[in-house]
Amino acid sequence: MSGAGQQFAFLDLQPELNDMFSEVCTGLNQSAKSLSPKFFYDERGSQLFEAITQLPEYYPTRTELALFAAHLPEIAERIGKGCCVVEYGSGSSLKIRQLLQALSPAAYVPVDISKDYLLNTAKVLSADFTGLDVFPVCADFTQNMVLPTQVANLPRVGFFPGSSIGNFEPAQALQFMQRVGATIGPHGYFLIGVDCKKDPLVLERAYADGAGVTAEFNLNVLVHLNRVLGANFRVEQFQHVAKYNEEQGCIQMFLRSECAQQVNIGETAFSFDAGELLHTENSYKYMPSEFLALAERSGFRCLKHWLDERDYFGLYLLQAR
Ligand code: AVI
Repeated sequence: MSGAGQQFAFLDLQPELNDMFSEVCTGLNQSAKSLSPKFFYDERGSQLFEAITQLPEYYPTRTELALFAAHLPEIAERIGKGCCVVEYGSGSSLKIRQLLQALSPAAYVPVDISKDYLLNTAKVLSADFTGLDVFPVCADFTQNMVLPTQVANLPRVGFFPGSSIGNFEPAQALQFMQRVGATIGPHGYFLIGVDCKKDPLVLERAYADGAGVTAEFNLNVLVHLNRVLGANFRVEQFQHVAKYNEEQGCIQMFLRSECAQQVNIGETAFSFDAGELLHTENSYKYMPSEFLALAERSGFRCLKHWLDERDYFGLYLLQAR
């Protein structure tokens, strides 16, 4: 309990934390080397991502915020007061604050795998939103999940902004949406922001900005592995590459080895050819028709969707069947 009748309770579903070393080795042992994008997000990586969202070339955050500002009153009108907002990936950001402000929900359930970050941001939001019950859940939201019993009888609204859906492979995106549907239950709402396909030059600029922030974000994954796993990547011998893959409909980020070199992680050695690519991220883009088809296939109907005037970004209000 906190405040006058305001509740705060933490539910730890103890997500299995995979062994980082074995996951990294598996990726580096493949013929096409790869690392999971989740390794971007150490403290420095999170700061760099925050800086990316402010870049002139990185339109998604700004465009989504403008869509929120324009359409949240209508969204709030449709959903009504007193619901429970379930946010996938916990945020102290502007977006969740705007949503909580607009909806006046009874409860907020941020779900995140990173316990300390989740608890800290949840406490700040609880302090800032008087009367809002906050029930943070530490869980891997790509797996099946239960909500705290305290929100069992509240209508639910899932929230997944930022086009984070784009970082899932299409099959995983379908599975994730089905899980959201199961969590929020029949007639539950799901508000999701999704980046659209567009001119590849615009996309490539958004992922290879002039100030080099995205390059630093990409290279920071190596700094992270050096620190946590004691690897010896020579960061200056890798180059950031971002390319739109027309066939797959995604931006792909790589780190290109600038020379033939060997990297050690403990006793294990990995060799890179000159010019070899290490894949670090896919960011899928969806035409509205493609995303609407995905939503249908996952068991949702779309109540309404909004695009900005350039058709760069989509905000979708879905309802589970
Ligand atoms: C977090 N995610 C939605 C970002 C994206 O656009 O795919 C991550 C990012 N990678 C490079 N820039 C931003």
